[in-house]
Amino acid sequence: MAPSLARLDGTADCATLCEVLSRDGAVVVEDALTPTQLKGLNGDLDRIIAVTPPGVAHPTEDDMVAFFGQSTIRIDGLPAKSETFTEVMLSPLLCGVADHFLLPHCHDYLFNTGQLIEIGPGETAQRLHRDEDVWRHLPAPKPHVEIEAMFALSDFTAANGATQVAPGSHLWPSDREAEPAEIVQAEMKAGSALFYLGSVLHGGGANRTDNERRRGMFLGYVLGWLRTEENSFLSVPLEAVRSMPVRVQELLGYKAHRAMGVVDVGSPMKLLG
Ligand SMILES: O=C(O)CCC(=O)C(=O)O
Ligand SMILES: [Fe+2]
Repeated sequence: MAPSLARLDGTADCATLCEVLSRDGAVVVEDALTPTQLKGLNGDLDRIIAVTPPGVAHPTEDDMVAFFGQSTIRIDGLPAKSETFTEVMLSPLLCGVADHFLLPHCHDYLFNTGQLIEIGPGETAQRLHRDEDVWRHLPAPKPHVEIEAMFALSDFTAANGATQVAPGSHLWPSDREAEPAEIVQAEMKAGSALFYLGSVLHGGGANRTDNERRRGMFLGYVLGWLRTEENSFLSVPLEAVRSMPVRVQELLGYKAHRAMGVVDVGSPMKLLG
């Protein structure tokens, strides 16, 4: 039997949403954004998308180029680019899910990353992955590390690249991959969202259309202790860092740890010229 993805309405209570997430690792929440938020996000991001080329300008590792896609536009730094984004960060359902899954393991959680992901025609399917694997060095059994939501800013269809997900895979051994019959696409209308745990297998779908762009925006929260004690990015001015030895720049955090610590979805070393 093909897997199915549970669907809830945006008015669902958070306890129900958390129950389904615990069981399936992923769930579609219909009308998660208000029409005003949807319009606001698209309005804020249209201009930036129009001047952003697809692909990754400064990959931190070779694998990143294929993983992020060569016909896909990705934009981060969203809290500074859209006021509506900061409103969505505070969505009661999103914060409720973060409270439920993360607060048992930390004093408070942190914004991990948010990306606008616009998949263009011809893009191939992204490799299925668990976002939490960026913290693969944490020994098992590990607590919930990350919760996320992918908001559809255009309709998500099977043909235009709706996110692929393997419901239940958050409970699998970490090396188990999904068979095609275990994968379902999160088809949904613009304004709906796929809520998912960082431990569930998922990935962007292939865009098999001639001219449709699939516009999504995800954001996630992580355990608040996934950081250094000193916030060197604020305590050591960028201007001062520029003239320091490269190794010191790296130790201060300007070298990404694989996909962690990126800026403009790529290497922060580019900020240093
Ligand atoms: O674009 C999508 O639907 C998913 C993207 C994703 O999972 C990622 O880049 O980590
Ligand atoms: Fe992902």
